[in-house]
Amino acid sequence: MTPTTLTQKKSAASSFNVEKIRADFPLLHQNVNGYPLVYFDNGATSQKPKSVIDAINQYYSVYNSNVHRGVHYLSGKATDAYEESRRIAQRFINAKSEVEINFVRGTTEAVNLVAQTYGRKYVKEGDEIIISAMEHHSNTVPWQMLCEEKGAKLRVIPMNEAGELLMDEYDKLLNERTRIVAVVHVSNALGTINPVAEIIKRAHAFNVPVLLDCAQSVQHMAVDVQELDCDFLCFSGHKVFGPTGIGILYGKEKLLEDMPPWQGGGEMIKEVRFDKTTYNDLPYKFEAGTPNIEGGIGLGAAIDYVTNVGLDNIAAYEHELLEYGTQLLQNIEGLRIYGIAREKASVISFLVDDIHPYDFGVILDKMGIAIRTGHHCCQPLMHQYNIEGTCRASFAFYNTKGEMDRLAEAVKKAKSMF
Ligand code: C6P
Repeated sequence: MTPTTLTQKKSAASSFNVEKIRADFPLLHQNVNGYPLVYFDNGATSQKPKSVIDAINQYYSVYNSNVHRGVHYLSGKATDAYEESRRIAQRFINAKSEVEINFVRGTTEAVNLVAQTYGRKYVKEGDEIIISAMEHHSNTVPWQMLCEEKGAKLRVIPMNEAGELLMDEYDKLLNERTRIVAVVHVSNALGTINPVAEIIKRAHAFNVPVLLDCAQSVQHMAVDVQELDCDFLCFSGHKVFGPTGIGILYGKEKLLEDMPPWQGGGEMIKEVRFDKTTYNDLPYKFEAGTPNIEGGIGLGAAIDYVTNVGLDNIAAYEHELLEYGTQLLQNIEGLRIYGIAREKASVISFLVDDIHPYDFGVILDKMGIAIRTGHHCCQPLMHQYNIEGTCRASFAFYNTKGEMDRLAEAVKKAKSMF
């Protein structure tokens, strides 16, 4: 449970030992362009604690082997570690059963999987799919492709200037033609935390399932699939301090059972004959071929790390960082923050005067500060603000107020250079 009162939040944040945490992340301790690195590009990918690096190292140096298909000792050991990671992920999001946890390459692959299996089976001509105005391209394009193929219509929940979804407009979009609602939990470009419990409740009133893109949420706050009652949920390992090329697709067992498989190959079959193939049980039905074994094992270690720090502690600490950083940046003349929703996570997107974000990013890099610039794979969102992109500082629980000070000073200096 998230600490509810302000006092609870403050005490959780003040007891947070950020220096102890930083010691676990080897990459953070280096100079870039002559300055101690400030890594504020966690939305793109996060850094890895030593325990994750060690887990991968251990797999390759001690028990590298293929999973599920060997009778020998090493294969058994690799299979145990890989399957233990599935259970770790299950506990992390509180899924009812481990068969609801599918290993995928990441959020992008998860959305494509649902669009191409659930979507292709159930979406017909004239049907509608609802997404929101702040979706990442990976939760937009797969649905567009499906709509094109099926002659269905993509409907978009609009948002206000602050970057908050207009729930009354959402109500107007839901109807008997809606087949699925797919929304982002936390916006990567604005930081908005969407009211997903309410979005799900309203969709379920029409018997419509909901997919949550949690690429930017599970590393910042506790997410419980049973409490939310979401139907599908996905996230990427590399944004939750794990390796790249691995992620999780959660689906309610009944829905996954009813979906056709996606990719064909080894592992996803029970029996293959030239006249008929039968498919494997969940979760293997959606896991064709040799999986990303090191990725799965590394992801398990990453989730263990985050769980040990505690998501409530992380949320409270990052909230304090967000308030501190916002205060500092908004006092800089000419700086405009994009995304000022009441409920926000660890992102500050901004522009300064009419300086191009790319130029700003390059100058900040010269001062050892890594931010991301551009449209953040949210072009429709940028169109709404009539801008090409923003500068985005996205932070994690290993960032500090001192680094926020460095960012503010660097922004002032960069501004003075134009
Ligand atoms: N956002 C960012 O810098 P993949 O690439 O599959 O791991 O994640 C895609 C994705 C999906 N949804 C959201 C909300 C995301 O933020 C991302 C990735 C990165 O913001 C790269 S564009």
